[in-house]
Amino acid sequence: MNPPVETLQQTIKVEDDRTGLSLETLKRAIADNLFYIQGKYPAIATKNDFYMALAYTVRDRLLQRWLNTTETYLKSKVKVVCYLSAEFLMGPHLSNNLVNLGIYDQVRRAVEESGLDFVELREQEEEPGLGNGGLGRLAACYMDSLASLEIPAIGYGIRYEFGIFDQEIRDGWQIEITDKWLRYGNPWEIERPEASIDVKFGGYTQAYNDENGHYRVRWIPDIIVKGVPYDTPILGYKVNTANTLRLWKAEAPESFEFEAFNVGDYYGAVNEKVVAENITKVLYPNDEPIQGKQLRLQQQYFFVSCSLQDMIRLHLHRQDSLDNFHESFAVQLNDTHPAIGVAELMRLLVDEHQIDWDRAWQITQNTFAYTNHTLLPEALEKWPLSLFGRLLPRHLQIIYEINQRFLGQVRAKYPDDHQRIARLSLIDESGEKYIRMAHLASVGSHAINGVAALHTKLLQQDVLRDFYELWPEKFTNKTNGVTPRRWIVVSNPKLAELINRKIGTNWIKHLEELKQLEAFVEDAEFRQQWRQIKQDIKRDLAEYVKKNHAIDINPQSLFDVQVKRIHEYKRQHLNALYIITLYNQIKQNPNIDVVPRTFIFGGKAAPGYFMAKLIIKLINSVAQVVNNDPDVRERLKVVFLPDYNVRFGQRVYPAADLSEQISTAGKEASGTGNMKFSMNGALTIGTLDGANIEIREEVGAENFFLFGLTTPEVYALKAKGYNPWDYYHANSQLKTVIDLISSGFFSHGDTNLFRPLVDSLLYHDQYMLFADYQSYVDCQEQVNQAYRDEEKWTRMSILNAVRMGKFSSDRAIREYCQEIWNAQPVNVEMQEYVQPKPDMGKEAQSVAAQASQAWLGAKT
Ligand code: NBG
Repeated sequence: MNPPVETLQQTIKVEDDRTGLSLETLKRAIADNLFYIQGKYPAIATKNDFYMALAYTVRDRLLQRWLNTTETYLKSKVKVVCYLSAEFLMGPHLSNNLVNLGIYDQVRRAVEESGLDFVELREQEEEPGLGNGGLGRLAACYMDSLASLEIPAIGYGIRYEFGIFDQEIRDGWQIEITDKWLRYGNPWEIERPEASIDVKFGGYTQAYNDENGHYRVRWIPDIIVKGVPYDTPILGYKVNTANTLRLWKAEAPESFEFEAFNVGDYYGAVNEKVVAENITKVLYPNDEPIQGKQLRLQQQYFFVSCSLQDMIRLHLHRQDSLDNFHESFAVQLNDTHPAIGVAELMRLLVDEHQIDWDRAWQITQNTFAYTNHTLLPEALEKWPLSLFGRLLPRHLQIIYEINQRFLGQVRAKYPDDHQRIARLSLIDESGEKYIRMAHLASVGSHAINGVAALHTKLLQQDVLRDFYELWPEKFTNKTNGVTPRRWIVVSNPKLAELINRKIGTNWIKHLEELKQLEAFVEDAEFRQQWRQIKQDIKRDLAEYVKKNHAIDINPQSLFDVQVKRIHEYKRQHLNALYIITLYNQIKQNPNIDVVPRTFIFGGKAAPGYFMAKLIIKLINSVAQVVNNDPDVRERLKVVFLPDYNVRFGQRVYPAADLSEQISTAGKEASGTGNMKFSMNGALTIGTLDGANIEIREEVGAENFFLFGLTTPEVYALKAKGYNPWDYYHANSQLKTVIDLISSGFFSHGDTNLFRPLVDSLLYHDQYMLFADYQSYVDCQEQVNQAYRDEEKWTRMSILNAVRMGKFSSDRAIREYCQEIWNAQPVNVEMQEYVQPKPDMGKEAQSVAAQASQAWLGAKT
């Protein structure tokens, strides 16, 4: 006889298919998702279908945390950090989410017991390449730390349809391929069309007096574009906090299409849609002059306006008035890309919410803070006034007003210092007029920071000197950091496991605890284990390179790695000059005893950056010669691995013995790759630039290969008159290298191919490769000597890794929270997901639901 149904429910507890963690439940969930979401049987499913089924299985397991987190923030009045960034280079989500949920091994087993290859599925994920490099990746590391530290935060950015291009190498040249990352769908995001926001462009302004007789301005735009949010959960490490990355996609609002349609202009209406959607089509690769690019300014304004309007909507749900907006939100400007936010918040407060100017300005300044990420003068954004005024007529007026009041203050402090006033002005009037976005950001923020100690100092002395003299108290340093979750636990599981065995797992959230491992440096067995891990990973990389690029590399050789964007200031070509130097030494004396080395390069050049592309060609041309010369006998290998991205970074940092951080001193704001290498036990050869300086301080000068001019020396040499020819004539080794390139030796006799590169070195050498050449070569010799002593090298490697505590992004985020944002952690209680059984309609009317709708899209 069957028991009554009620008794059954009490006695058998069935794990929820969407939340359960037992192997059986996970397997069933994957199979169900394959069927119900992908609409496939296993027999007809592609690898991607299986990956999607797996991804949804994982997403299901974090949804409850995500919604709980959002609800927690909405119900209380906690301060929320809003990180405004035109770039978020998140990298693959799957492994990271598995690690942060603490279910990596369990899910892996479930996949394997389902007869599937876990690694193969994991590799299916298209990484969202919504950034160029360091700046976008920093934003991603900071999102991870914010969530892991339980700080309420929203990342606001752009959902580019095409991210950073995919790179192929053909005949040694870079070829760009469009990045169709959304081709097979993106299981990590949820579209929230009901929370869309309108953004205006163009048109004109009108002054009027309101019913109280107050002077007001209204903006009558040419076009309106709709911003549709796409939300991705950003889960912290083993906490309930899952913050949101909200990226905006541009669409045409329906009403506009209808207007044109009614007068019979169907194609005009469709065109309107195309124009609107163009705004978020493509990420601009950096390093190109962008001054004239209207679309870029549209992108910036578009995402900033959407985000600020979104914040105001949220704020008004939690509070009655905007008067304390700055207590609800701390808004960080990630470089000047979102700096237009200063004028936009003023417009929203003054024009749309009738707050008087002075109060609005206080709120604005208290809300924003600005991080500068570059010292290169050509990279400081400025917009031609004419272009700006056409696109954002109201903002131009607001900027004039801000400028007038600001310069009034300056005049009061420095009467008659006209040059200073011209230098500080938000408008550059030296020729064609420009708006200086770094000035707008500096004036509109209560805090300004650089990203490494040297960088901040140079900002104060140089790039933002006048602002520093005006407001020294606004300036702080916030040395960059990177997340140990992705850059050790996810990418180097073997190393993580060894560390866990020795000191437990606390270091993953408190990286300074790695210091405890110093006790094992003199333990020969530990050193052996450490070496073995590096060796295994190097072998894996060698196999990967063999399989994917048909190049044999020797896993016993010193893996010397330079991976980062290709730029003259980063000096990949200095590295190439050293390779040629070594090659010449071997050719002169084929029996010379050299330390076998594999030079590994990776990085993209901006499509319009001719010299950077020529550097790629040079590296590949040198590789051709060196790799095929029998005299070299496998002692040197040069490989340029195409399409460097986050995923490849995860593979290559753990495999490196030597990290190349060789920028001209004073040019690299911080660098973050330098930190990822060192954490994984690579030694650094580097200049006193960016965060290298602080890394060297932490790991000890004796564990760091230092070379090159210091920043003051660079400045002094420039001032004195730098002549690269002097070095060319004085250094026969250098001369031989340069002459060999010029002779066409690496270019099948073509003496023209590399001439632009050689001439730029001989006649300008803006980044002083020649001045640093000998010091670099000598330093590389020290590297060779150290590598010959295996035990010594291992000690240095261990000390590098375990002294990297400072460079966790957790430390950086704590500093931002305490010194800039005034933000506190908030504990998110995990409520079990309960099916809304009796009356879904009724529940939707509840107070909690009302609050959530502010975020997930108001129904009203
Ligand atoms: C980059 C710097 C790096 C720095 C990252 C993150 C830009 C504009 N700047 O040195 O070049 O590490 O920002 O701060 O991408």
